[in-house]
Parts: sequence; C-alpha cells; structure tokens
Amino acid sequence: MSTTEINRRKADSESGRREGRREFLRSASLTAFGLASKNLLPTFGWEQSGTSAPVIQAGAGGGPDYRIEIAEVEWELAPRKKIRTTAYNGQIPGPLIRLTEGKPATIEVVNKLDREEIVHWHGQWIPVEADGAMEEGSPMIAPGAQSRISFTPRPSGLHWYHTHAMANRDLKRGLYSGQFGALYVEPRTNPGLYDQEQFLILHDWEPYYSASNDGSLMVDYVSASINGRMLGHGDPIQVREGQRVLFHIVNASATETHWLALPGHQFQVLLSTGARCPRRQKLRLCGSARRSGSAPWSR
Ligand SMILES: [Cu+2]
Repeated sequence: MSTTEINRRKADSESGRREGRREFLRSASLTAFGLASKNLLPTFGWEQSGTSAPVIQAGAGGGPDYRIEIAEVEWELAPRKKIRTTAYNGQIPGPLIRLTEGKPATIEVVNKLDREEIVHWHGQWIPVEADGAMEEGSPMIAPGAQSRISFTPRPSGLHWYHTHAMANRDLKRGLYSGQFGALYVEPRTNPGLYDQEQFLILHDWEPYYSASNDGSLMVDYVSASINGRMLGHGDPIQVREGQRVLFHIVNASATETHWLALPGHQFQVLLSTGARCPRRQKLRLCGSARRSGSAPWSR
C-alpha cells in the first residue's frame, strides 16, 4: 500500500473509527467506570485502608478513575454451563481500563475476598509500589481492604491487568480464576488506522491435573472462552465490508496456547508483545500471557 493510500484511508477512517469506538464502548458495556478525575496525581503511589473506610465512588470529586472490586461470582460460560470463580466487578473479563499515555491515573482496588489479593498492571513501566507484583515487593491487599494505586501509564498500546497472587496447587486461584481484564493505553499521538476495534480475551476454565508419561502433573481444562463466553455463545463481531478492524487480543490463560482464525478473512499482525510485525501473516498466539494487535480485512 502506498503512503498516499495509507493517508487517505487514515483520513477516511478517522470519523468512523471514533464512532465505532463509541459504539463499541456502549455495546460492550466494558467501561463500568469512566475516566473522570482531572486532578493532578503523583507519578505513582499506593495506599491501603481497612474495611471501615468508606468505598470511594469512581468519578466522584477527587475519586479514582476506575474502581475494581474483587469478589466471588457465578458466571455463565454458556447456557446451562455455570462456574464459580473470582472476578473483577462481577464480570469476565474485568472492565476495559482505558488510560492515556503520560496522563496520571488512579485505580482503586477493593478486595472482598477472605484472602490477600493483588492486581498486577502487566507491561507498565511503573515503580514496584504500584506494579502489583508481590515477589518484587509490591504490597498485597489484605482481606476486606481497599487500596488506591496511582501511576502514569506508559508505554502505550495493549496491556492487561490480572491477579499476581500465587495459585500454588489450588486451581481456583491465581490466573486459573476470572481475575483478568484488558488495559489499553491510548497513545498520545497516532490515531491509528482502523474503523473499529475489538478486544478479545481468551481464557481456560475448569482446570484439573492430568498425568503425563514421565510421571509429572500437567493442567488440562474442560472449557475455554472468548470474552467470558464459550465458542458459539458470545456476541458476534459485526463489521461492514471493507472495514478495517483492530483486534486487541489477550491470551489470559494460565498455561494454554490458543490458535485463532476468522474463516474467509485474513489477519495482518501489527504488534505482538510490543514488537512490530510488518508482514501480513496468520495470527498465532504462541504462549500464555501474550498480547497482540491485529487487523483483518472483511471481504
Ligand atoms: Cu502479567
């Protein structure tokens, strides 16, 4: 594609992209709490309070930009297929957190479980106090407590947030649970070259131990989901012919590799774990905790 063609498409797609994004945000209902705080915040920070402290409403004067509540949930993967797990804000995946590169943000995390928890802001270049990796020294959130985490998001692009608590041998904890969501950091410049965007988050459920030939234990799963629904039970992705759709794909499985295909369409992989992939190629996710941006063409 020539530079002229790219620029023309970019101009053509800009208004549609904005509309598409608004529509997506409305229809997906992923933005449980909008960006509202205009206050200047420190570059990073962390504070915790106990159960007696009032819960601060998102968007209230001086309140956090987002509020994440960790609690147990019964979740319907498909009709007559319910699981019990822990999740953020009672939904799987957790709410889409959309921040702007370089613009300080505050996220409040409320732990309603009877055990310690922690939320890791995967891929963000932030100090350990805010990062959410306890093995690096980030503080855990006590049972029933809430914490406020402030940081300046960077780098831009697709990231995700998830529990960093260790599962150990408990296949209901850690990343075997529903504690994950997309974290998208808008670049300060570069509006992008697409008409609409879609976030797809993959996960595996009902894990169990299975033996391998060498006597070691492996983890297998009964079911899997995209955006919290098993195949055939989620909302279809609706596109118009000729649209360029930017997919943000997170493999939030604890252990599994996933392959994706859109029959009749072709993906162009744009980014994979932060590295540019300039050649058009089929999309392949080659491990867990990976993230990609890709654009297929509808025909
Ligand atoms: Cu991570």
